[in-house]
Amino acid sequence: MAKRALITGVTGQDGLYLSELLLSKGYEVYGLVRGQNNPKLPLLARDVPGVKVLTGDLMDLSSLIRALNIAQPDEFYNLGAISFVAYSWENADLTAEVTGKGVLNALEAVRLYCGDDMTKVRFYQASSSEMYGKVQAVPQKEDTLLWPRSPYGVAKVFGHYMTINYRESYGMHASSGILFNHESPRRGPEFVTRKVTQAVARISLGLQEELVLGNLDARRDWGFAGDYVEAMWRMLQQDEADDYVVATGETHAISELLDVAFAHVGITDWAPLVRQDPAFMRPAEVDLLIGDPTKAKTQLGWELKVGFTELVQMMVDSDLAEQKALSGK
Ligand code: GDR
Repeated sequence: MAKRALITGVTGQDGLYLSELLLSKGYEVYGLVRGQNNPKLPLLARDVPGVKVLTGDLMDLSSLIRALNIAQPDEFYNLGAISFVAYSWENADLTAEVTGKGVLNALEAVRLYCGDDMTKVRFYQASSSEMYGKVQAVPQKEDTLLWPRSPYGVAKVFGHYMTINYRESYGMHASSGILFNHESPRRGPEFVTRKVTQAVARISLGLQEELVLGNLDARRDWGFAGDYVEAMWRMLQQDEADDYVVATGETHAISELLDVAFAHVGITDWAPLVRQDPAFMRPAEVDLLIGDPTKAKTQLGWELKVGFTELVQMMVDSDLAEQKALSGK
């Protein structure tokens, strides 16, 4: 019998890559989609046509239980969240509800669905390097002290510890992947990598004059989302549930991202094209992220396939193709 998976956040970047991966492995994939006429549904249908769509909401426990009863999954991947950190200051309450309490709802739905047999469903929680915030060790590992710096980070810490708590309280096979930034051509344009690659493509085609950014000094550990969903799946194939850092082990400043992206279209001096605006600065910043993926590599056999330069170039190429198609240039 084919394995079955239920994914929340299925229309997001990671949901699309994970669906593709699971379908390629012969899974029956169910995706939970929020709201009426969700605008991202056509994209899901176009990119990953094999996903069976169920309606539901992380803030609605009964909708989760209903989805579980229909999908009867072996694996539940909780990728749904409000995921844009900057937005979380303006919508802290909503972020707490969806990104934090939503995890509890998902865990509780799985617990109720499992009843006496907690082995029925394996659970994955999308935890985040934003939990490290004001970093207390370099590089960051699974046991590094958490010090979140945004309402988003605080909500993710709640979800992370709730996942551990359900594992310890009920023996649930619940794993938490502490994923560092992961990007792709499918990344939303509000995140800095895609904002940069889209602007670089548009500037090189004469469609845009300047790129306006916030803090150029922040450093991030950027990997390719397609590689990271493989780690999620591997976590749920282990005999024991656990927590894993998924990262490249390299860190780059935003200015290095600009170097690589602009160089790919032949622009070496980007300074005159980039302007900083305090509007894009955050009330509290996470200055430096660099993860130690040793545990994921040794225990999961997880491997990184796409490096930083290749990732940025892949995104610029994809944006060039998209902008050419849109503009007819
Ligand atoms: P992040 O990603 O907050 O790390 O969270 P983002 O790409 O938004 O920011 C990365 C860094 O770039 C700086 N920055 C800007 N960011 C944006 N978005 N726009 C700008 O104009 C800009 N200028 C500078 C930011 O200040 C920050 O330091 C992502 C999300 O996907 C989370 O959901 C996920 O949990 C973490 O990665 C791991």
